[in-house]
Amino acid sequence: MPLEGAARIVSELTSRGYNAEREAVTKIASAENPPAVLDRVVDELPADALVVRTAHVDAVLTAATHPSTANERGRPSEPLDSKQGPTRNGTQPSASTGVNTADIHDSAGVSPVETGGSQVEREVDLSKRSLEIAGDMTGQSTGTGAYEDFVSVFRDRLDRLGGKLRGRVNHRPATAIQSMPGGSEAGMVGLVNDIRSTASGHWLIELEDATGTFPWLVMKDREFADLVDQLLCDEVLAMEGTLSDDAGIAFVDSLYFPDVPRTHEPSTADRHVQAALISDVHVGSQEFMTDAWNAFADWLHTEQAQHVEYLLLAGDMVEGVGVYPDQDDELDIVDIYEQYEAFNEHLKRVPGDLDIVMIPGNHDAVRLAEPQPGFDEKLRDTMSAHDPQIVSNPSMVTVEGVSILMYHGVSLDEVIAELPEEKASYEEPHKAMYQLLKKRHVAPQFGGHTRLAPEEKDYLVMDEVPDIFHTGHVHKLGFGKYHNVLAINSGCWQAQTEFQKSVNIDPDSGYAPIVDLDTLDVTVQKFS
Ligand code: D5M
Ligand code: ZN
Ligand code: FE
Repeated sequence: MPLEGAARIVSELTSRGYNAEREAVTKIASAENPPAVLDRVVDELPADALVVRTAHVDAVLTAATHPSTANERGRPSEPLDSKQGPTRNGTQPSASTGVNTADIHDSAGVSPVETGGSQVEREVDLSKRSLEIAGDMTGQSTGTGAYEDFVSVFRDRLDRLGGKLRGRVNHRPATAIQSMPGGSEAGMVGLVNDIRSTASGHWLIELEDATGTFPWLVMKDREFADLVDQLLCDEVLAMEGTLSDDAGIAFVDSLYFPDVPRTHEPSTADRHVQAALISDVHVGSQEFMTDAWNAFADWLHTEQAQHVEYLLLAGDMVEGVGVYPDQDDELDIVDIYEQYEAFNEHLKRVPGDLDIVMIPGNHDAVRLAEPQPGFDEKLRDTMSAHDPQIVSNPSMVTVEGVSILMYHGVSLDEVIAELPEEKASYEEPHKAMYQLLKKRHVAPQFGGHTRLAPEEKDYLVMDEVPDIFHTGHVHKLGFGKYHNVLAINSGCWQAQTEFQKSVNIDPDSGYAPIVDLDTLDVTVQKFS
């Protein structure tokens, strides 16, 4: 039985509201007909069971003298990810645990609900830990908002992302292409300046480099025409093609993204150690889920969580004030500093030995434009529980050799709004993250949802491929792998707000994705 079977079993059990012992999952996975065994195990579970135990599986396997039942024949190849089963409390959990289960070998989690009382003395060897930060721009901001700053940030973007593309095409500056004769072969690396459809259904993409612009035409019948749907303004691309007879445009023959090489091999930790990747705590909101947070914090003290030694928080520690219209009506704590004080109290509940890293989000009290510097001194003093590392949004954190790009995720709203549903949606936020990885930039499009602060350097470029890409913001849990990079969008700790109700956003609240840093496997723990 391949490991992906185990992943599917875990995800199926989670969707039905159960956690499982690792051994129980292994036993189901290695049965002759795992879907049928899983169904029977669930059917025969005691009404009050929260965890599928090895003994439950053994009972079913021993009783199964007639393996060929109607149930088995009816669904021999049905994937175990239907999310249709009843759950223990009668509601459907909405966690989207990733589509790419083949790449993710989940291990079974054990319910914190059952183990809440069994807190243990954590035995951790602090000398084995290592945590390094790169790309923290706190205190480095040089931008004044002047026009020249915008020029330099885009020039830097083009230089650095263009550098990844220049070897792939025989490129020329825009001005040189402008003076080439009709019929010439040309190549160019540039920022997408404009995307337009023509009257006949083709696409005109204007690329810009440091010398000027040139229009490139993607014919609607070319095999890569659907790639045009995935383009965002201001991203960096390379194109090759043939100039028209009048040399006014080029017909695109090939198109390249900076992308993550398919051969990318992630690094892993040398020992079994885990990190909890969360975000969007929203303390101060009436919808902040205190009980779920407490269950999570208490679980971290249990034996099952003894290997969780790192806690990464990808923004929106607090609800903030004045972030959205009418937000005041749903504030539990109206003063922003008191919100951070309350957040700090909640943070105190997690084990003191955890290494904690925090970046800000759009609800936090730092500038909204990205990159966002880490919190100021006053807020650092306020959020001092367990001495967290407070860095900018985005930042690259390397934990025991595993590099984790942390970014709050405001651009995901934009990617989801602009791209077709199958490429990026709130239900599968990790797919929107794949697009950012492909573009090697955390917030390509300027001037929409995402506010960019012009700096000398573009801190939002992904120079290095991370092993893990961690975002939040859209309040939906989802994870999967893109060219071997694990993309995780954490859920949130805030129940549905009035606004979210009005636009049908159904948040994944109270889940903690836990990553094994030695294997990059993901386990989702549910606390709500
Ligand atoms: O936003 C969480 C998610 O909900 C994110 O996808 C934006 C969206 N959201 C939430 N409130 C609003 C309002 N008022 N307008 C537009 N979009 C909204 P977060 O910023 O993390 O709370
Ligand atoms: Zn949020
Ligand atoms: Fe947010």
